[in-house]
Amino acid sequence: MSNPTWTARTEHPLSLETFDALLSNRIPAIRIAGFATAEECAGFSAAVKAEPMKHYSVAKRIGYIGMAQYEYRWNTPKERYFEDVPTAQAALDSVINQAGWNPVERLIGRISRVTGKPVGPAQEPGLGRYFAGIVRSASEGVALHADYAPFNSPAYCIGQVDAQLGWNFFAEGLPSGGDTTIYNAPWSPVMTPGEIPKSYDLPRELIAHAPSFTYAPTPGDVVIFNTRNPHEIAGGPPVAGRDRISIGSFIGRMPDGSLGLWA
Ligand SMILES: O=C(O)CCC(=O)C(=O)O
Ligand SMILES: [Fe+2]
Repeated sequence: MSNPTWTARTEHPLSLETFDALLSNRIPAIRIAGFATAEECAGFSAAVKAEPMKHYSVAKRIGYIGMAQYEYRWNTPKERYFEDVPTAQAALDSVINQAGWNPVERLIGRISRVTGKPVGPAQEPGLGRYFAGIVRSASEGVALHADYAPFNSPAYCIGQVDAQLGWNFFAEGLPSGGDTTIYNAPWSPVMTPGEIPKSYDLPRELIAHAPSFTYAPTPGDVVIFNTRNPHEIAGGPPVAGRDRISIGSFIGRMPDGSLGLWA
């Protein structure tokens, strides 16, 4: 994963070959076009807008429903994360029930059919399952960051993955803006024992001269990419009633070859 290895700067459809290529960072992204119908997108967006959103404490306003494991990585006992999973799941279930369809289950079905591997929420021995399927409203964009549990969350079993992807289903988009750019410069921070490196708002030196790839968050589609590569989301001019609404999770390759999901 240390050398830039993309063979082509294009999106690929989902297959066993492209999934393996994404895990080993040989292609920038996979797009599952037409993952949901326009009606399903509208139903999902309406369900999201009817539920209360929480907000991360970062400069760009990012709304979410559910929970993100990396919010627990600093100074929180591990048990706390697993105690909070049922509440986050209840909030997501409420959206899914109103929407009338479940993007997480559909995605799991697609990935398991194509790979033939066990796919499902990651499980922490003795503590329980992870939460997978965070809903986000990121119309103001998201700063440059990387997501890789071996560095972000070394004390959790997801820290044992040897490759990490992220999938997002896009239910609603902005009239303009909202694209995501991925830089082929796999994150390899200097690790200090007992310290978790900063992964958000990364210095741009890390991506200087790196090949980049930009995708559009087209409503109805799922896009999957290797989240160890630094990535950022461009905001768009605000338009009343329009939001960049997505739901997604990470997909990690566990030591036994199964694919574990968490958000
Ligand atoms: O919404 C997107 O396009 C990407 C979100 C993201 O940062 C991730 O999935 O890791
Ligand atoms: Fe990310």
